[in-house]
Amino acid sequence: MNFLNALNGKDVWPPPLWLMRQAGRYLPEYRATRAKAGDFLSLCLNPALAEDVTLQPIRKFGFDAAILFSDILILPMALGQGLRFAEGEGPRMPPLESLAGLKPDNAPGIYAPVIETVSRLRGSLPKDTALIGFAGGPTTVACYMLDGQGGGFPRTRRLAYERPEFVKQVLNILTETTIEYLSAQVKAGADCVMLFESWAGIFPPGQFRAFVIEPNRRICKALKKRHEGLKIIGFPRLAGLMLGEYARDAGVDAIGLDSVTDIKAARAACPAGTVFQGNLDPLLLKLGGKAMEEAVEALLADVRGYPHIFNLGHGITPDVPEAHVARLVELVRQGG
Ligand code: 1CP
Repeated sequence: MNFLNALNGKDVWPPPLWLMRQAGRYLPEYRATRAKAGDFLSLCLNPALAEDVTLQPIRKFGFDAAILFSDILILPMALGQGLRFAEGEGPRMPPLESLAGLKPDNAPGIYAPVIETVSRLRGSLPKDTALIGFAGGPTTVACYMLDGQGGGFPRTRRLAYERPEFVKQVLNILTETTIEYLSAQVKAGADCVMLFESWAGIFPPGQFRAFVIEPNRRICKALKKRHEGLKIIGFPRLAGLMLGEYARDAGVDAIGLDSVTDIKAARAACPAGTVFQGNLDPLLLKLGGKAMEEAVEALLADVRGYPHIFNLGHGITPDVPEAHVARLVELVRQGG
């Protein structure tokens, strides 16, 4: 399998390809299934429909990997924190005030439909398509739990200084439950897992070490002990100069690279042989045309000779024309 070969550090050419948020609103068939489900959370918790939307981009574009259709906020919801998706505004939760409301013992029963989606996908995916399980990184999930919504996370930032013990307790609960959650996904058939630390970059270095690297390290260590040979992709978005330390210490096998980091600088900062995934600016997929074609050629030239998984530096936006995705796939399959 090309995707797993690249993840294992082999130089595969052309590089395997998938896109973050490849199942989503830019696809008419996704919009139809979502309408059938009623709302986004019902879609995440309906195994037959979640299986179908996971497969939609595979059927259409033949990507090398499918990512389980779910959301990083299913875990806090399963822990007992209220969650709703306000139409057109993104996630909303009551900002977490204490640990008292969190019920880790109940979580597996509540996220069970997500695990069932993984099992179903194991049976329905083409044999040469890898299945990626995922969870939010503890710090990114804690940001949403403590602030109750996206957008800078001012309360989380303040609490990290004023009540670091509280923040650490939240991170501990998330670290432990994330290990169980990802382990259940692997047992159900995920070929590898990805940790989305999308907001890693909002913390200064000391907090980055304590809140991002350390919980990620504990998760990787525990998962690898339970599942021999398991590969883990970390996505410490906007880590900047902390990227090298993350790559060295967090225990991940591959780094999801945002699009503001120069890939040559990232390679120089990380241990030799680090596998990278991503780096293409998602805006290019919306723009298409010459801008996209030149950037794809340039990235292909940059990664030639290195193990690389072709992807964006962040998720596809709903305004991307499908034809641009088709053209991107064609360009990558040609290998530049
Ligand atoms: O249909 C809709 O309107 C909902 C849009 C949507 C989708 C398609 C949300 C709401 N989540 C998802 C799916 C999703 N989210 C996947 C599925 C797999 C895929 O195809 O890639 C994954 C892996 C995620 C992960 C996720 N959710 C992250 C980490 C990655 C990232 O984008 O940084 C984050 C931060 C979330 C929170 C979230 N969920 C949804 C939205 C709009 C957001 C972001 C809110 C914000 O900007 O703060």
